[in-house]
Amino acid sequence: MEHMRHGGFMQGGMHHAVAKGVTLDARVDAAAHTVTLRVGPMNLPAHTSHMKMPQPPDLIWEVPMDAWLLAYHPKLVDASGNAVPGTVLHHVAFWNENRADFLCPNKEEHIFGAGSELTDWAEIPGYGYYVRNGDKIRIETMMYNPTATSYDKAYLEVQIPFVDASAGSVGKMIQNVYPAWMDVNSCADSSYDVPTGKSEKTGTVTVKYDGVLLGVGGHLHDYGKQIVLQDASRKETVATLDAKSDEQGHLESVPVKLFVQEGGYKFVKGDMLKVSATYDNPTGKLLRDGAMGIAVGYFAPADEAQMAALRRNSKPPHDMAGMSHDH
Ligand SMILES: [Cu+2]
Repeated sequence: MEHMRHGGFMQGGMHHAVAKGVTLDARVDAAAHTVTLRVGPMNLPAHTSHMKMPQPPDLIWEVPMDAWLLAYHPKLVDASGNAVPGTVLHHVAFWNENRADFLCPNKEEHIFGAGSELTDWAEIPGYGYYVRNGDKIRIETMMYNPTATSYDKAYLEVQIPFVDASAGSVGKMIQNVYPAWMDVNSCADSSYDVPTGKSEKTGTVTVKYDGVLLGVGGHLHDYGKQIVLQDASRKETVATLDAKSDEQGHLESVPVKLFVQEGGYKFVKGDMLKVSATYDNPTGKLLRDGAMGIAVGYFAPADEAQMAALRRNSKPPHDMAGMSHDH
């Protein structure tokens, strides 16, 4: 069996103390067709870096039904349900341990991710990500607290609307999508060093299936300026996404470009995609593992049957050293 490495989005060689008492609570509201995943409680003292903060362990959500997941709405709350600012979320990443990524099969399928900007993954009507009863979704959460306020008993909540596959007719109208992470580090680990001043990093990845890209957003870190996705085989720019930052260069958001109206941006098997990320680092220091540059979209394949090969029935042994995070 092919050895599938952990992550790629957030992995690395550093080790964190594990926060005690953090569990996953998964609540399925069958009437409202919503799952709420809740990670916590987490104690977040003021002015604590992600390296110093004890981090939640990886938690597993075992999917209790065949369903399409339609969207991901992340938020942070305290024990009484009051909002906690997103700035304390370093990142969260969901991985389907039962499937390989369609662009980088050396990685598990990365189905959702967000950082301090609390990226909301909105529903694209008519499309969903199919999960099966028993699929194991691994949840990696990393917290920090750059603010002057301590937060006691904070929870990360991700609300996921879904369509139950056993509900019959509704599901038949949903087309499967696959998350597409097009990384400037190609299929290797996503983190890289940012030099001082302006810099650009470019990587390529080859599409192995015919289909369409429904839309694309981006993942950058602080001082990230722009992410550009090109179809190099076709010599076309798919999307140019300019990040929004505050005056210090801290990332606020990256826009999303949708192609749904036009029926998607067409990819042909063998197309080489080129991704570039630009940074402007004003700190005067090289930021070790400070950057990521990923164009993130949804892909709808022309032939669904081919995607079945990406399923992994049993979980390969993990390299324990790869289970920690690096940013
Ligand atoms: Cu990142």
